[in-house]
Amino acid sequence: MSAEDQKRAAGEAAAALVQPGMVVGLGTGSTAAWFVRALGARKLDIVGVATSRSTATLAQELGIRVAELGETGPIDLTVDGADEIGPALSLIKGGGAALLREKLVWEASRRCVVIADAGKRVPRLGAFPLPVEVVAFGHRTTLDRICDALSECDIGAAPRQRLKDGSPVLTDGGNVIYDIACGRIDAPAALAAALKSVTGVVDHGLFLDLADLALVATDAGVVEIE
Ligand code: ABF
Repeated sequence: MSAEDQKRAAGEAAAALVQPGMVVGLGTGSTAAWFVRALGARKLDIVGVATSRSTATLAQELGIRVAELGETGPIDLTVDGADEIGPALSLIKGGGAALLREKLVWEASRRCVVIADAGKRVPRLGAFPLPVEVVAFGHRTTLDRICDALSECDIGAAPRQRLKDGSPVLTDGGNVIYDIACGRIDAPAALAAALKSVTGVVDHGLFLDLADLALVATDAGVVEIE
């Protein structure tokens, strides 16, 4: 089974969790897109809260009603992808530059399900570069403070600003992204706190203690991890 087939299987398994009447957080990325497509095909009476403009557009094209975060009651269930799934459902997210809106929606949700192909499972986080969303104003100065925070955590990697076609990538919120090739993250909670304490850092891609369930598609079927 290709990684794409696995992403589709995970997305379809997650769509089966949605019940009529729910408010559903809609993730971003290629795996989450399979979920949104499978959800659209079920034609349920639900309201979606999208984690990015691209997901909102996809959902609306599929006939899913989309509301802004805060316009609905509590979000019953959010389904989203990840770049790495580590121990205790610790995650790195943000490879798609939607980490801030994703985290806002996740934190407003009663239940969060992460969906992925088998290649996303890792014994320890950090091989995937950790994205950090930074206010564009003065971001080069903020970078110095980020480096100080990394040093405190014994991480020597130099953050690199994310570019596309030579231009800075801007998030839906107009912020810039730095990616940190940590290699390995031995103390994710300490790193999360250190990054979050830097003025100018809006958020980072470490999602800790947020996922309730992972649906990971393998060649032998979709495995549930709690
Ligand atoms: C989003 O999409 C992200 O937080 C994560 O970066 C990415 C995963 O992408 P894909 O599903 O395309 O592998 O959920």
